[in-house]
Amino acid sequence: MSRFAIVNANIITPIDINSPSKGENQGNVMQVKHMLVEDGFIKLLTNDFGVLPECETIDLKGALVTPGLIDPHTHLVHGGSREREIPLKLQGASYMEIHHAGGGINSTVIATRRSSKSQLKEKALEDLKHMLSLGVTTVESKSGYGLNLEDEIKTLEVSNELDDIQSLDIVHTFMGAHSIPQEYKQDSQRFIDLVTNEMMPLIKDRKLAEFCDVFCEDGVFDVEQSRNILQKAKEFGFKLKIHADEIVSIGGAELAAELNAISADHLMAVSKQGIRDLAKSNVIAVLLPGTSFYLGKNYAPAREMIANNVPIALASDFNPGSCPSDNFQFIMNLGYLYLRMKPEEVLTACTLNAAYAIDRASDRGSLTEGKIADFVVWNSENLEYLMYRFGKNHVKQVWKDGKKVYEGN
Ligand code: IZC
Ligand code: ZN
Repeated sequence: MSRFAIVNANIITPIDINSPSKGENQGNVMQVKHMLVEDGFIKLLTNDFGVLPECETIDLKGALVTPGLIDPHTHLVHGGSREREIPLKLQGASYMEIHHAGGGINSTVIATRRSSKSQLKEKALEDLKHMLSLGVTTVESKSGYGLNLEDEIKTLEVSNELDDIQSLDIVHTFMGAHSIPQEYKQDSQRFIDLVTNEMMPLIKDRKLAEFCDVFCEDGVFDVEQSRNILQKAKEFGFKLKIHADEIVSIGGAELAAELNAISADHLMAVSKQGIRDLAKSNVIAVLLPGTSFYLGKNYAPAREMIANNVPIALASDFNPGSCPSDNFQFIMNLGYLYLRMKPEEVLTACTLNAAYAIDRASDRGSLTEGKIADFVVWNSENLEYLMYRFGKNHVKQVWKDGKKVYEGN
């Protein structure tokens, strides 16, 4: 048996009460000094040094320890980049104007289709290494830049193969309904049929993805199309996610609640009714403040959601078009400063609620006895400092399954 104890640390963790933390409990954390790890699992949390068994001890001298960060929304696997869109953006072109002019997602589709599996893998591997160095131990990864059978499969194969060759755990999402590709522009229903009748059964059969997501947005997939796609996905046994009310309020949050999706993501333009519907459901609101930052848009109404008992998770949305950054620590800064969430609420959103948003809270997301020992040791003694001192990597060490997998400085 391998056994060691982290001692004299400032361990801060959300408290898992077997449901996502919301409302007044969104920032419900506990603070403890010592943690015993056995065979990769958390065995004991205690303030009483005397109850620890004889074993190797690592004295952290007051350093902050949190659960490993969980990024529950990324478009990790993609070819190319979109820096050439910036001058257009600066001249006033909106995300959707660039999208409809054939730029945006479709330009990444071209680059992704042209990339080989090994090229995609190498590129994403670099990004995963960067995420790990920033304290992320589990990440969700969507397809959606193949948009034909072969290239959607290719992307998901890359995502699955990446899981085996580096330290982070990856949760895979099929997002064939990310955009209507150019070749189906005149007949979107034929593309939807391809997604639901050909892609879904094969991807399910080959166990390439656990979740299905759709870009429910004005000018992309409307509410009725999104409902049809997600209902089919549910029949195939996918768990549901939805890009909801990112740019225009069209009822994406309401649809997420109606379909009992695991998460509704973005919600920058969510309606009052949408918030009420989410509050009555079990859906997690996954907010992506990096996208608001990069698009120069408003931030999702996080405080209103917390006041209405909607559980909040945060994610990077890492993608080449609306958030070309995988820096989850910056997302924490934005959560504090622009979503106006308290540091403890941000921590819960980036760990426990993020775990719920990818259906992984049974074994991670908090430092709880019996969960896997994924944790971060920070070059800080408190949580507030991380969220205040932005632009610097504060990670001292990252531990995954009880093993040190990254050492910072
Ligand atoms: O490539 O633009 N919003 N999907 C929905 C994205 C942004 C990714 C992209
Ligand atoms: Zn997204």
